[in-house]
Amino acid sequence: MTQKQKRAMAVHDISCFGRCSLTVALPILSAAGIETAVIPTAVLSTHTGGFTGFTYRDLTDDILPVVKHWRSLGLSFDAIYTGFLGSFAQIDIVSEIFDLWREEEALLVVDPVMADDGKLYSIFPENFPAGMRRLCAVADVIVPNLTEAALLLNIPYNPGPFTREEIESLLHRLSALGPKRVVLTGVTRTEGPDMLGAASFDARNGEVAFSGLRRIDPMYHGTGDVFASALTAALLHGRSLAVASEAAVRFTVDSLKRTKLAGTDIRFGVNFEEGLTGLRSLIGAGN
Ligand code: PXL
Repeated sequence: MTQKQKRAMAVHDISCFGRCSLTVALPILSAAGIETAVIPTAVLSTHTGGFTGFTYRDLTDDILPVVKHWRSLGLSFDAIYTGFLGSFAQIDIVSEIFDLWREEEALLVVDPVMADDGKLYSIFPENFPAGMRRLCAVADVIVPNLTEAALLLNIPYNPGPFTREEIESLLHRLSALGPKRVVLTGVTRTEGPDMLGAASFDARNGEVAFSGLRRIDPMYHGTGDVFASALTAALLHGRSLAVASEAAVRFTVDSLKRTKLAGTDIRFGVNFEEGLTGLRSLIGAGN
């Protein structure tokens, strides 16, 4: 029997070409059976990673009117999932959105998209991590990569590999910023340096977990969004953080494998589309 369908709000930009943000989040959440309302925060011709000359239409002024209209309709959400945000103003608006729906127990998922490979994305000012830190503090779940984690914690970037103790320390310190659940992506461990994956910590029960699969190089764009979208879908289907994280690693790595096999330009994003039919069973949501 179908249980009551879950409803999510996805707050990201639309990068019209180069699979990431909303062009990834919407199909993944939808394929997982989740009704997904979207708030596009900006429209770009492409994402900003590796392309030059992209267009950028900022939609900051439209966000609160959309939200107010939805409030007037009495809409409720089981999750609010945010990723790339283009400015401090957008971070503040997302905090306001969280305040509006927090008491209705919406799961607040923040992917603090701002950096990779040891570097803050060039479009962001140097103090941007402080804004993301404030947003992470009021989230339930955060999904930083190692670079974003270092910026959130204000520590030097270390690509690893890490011992179990080092990973636990990072997870605990990230959770101490506010969120009860942390999933750290792009992690390699000293005990298996050819495996790449995600480490998770749920402060509600103290559970720490790692799931990794054989590393695939090079780094393809948009994989963080594929991972966080699959993770959010699995959490909405009632999976534990560790199980959701494992399923999201599998979904992301399968997408990477298909993309590498096809020899696709790394800026174009990964072939997650051909994994969508298997997503529901992967996250334990039935067929
Ligand atoms: O995948 C994250 C992302 C989303 N949206 C835009 C981006 C990026 C990463 O660079 O530039 C516009």
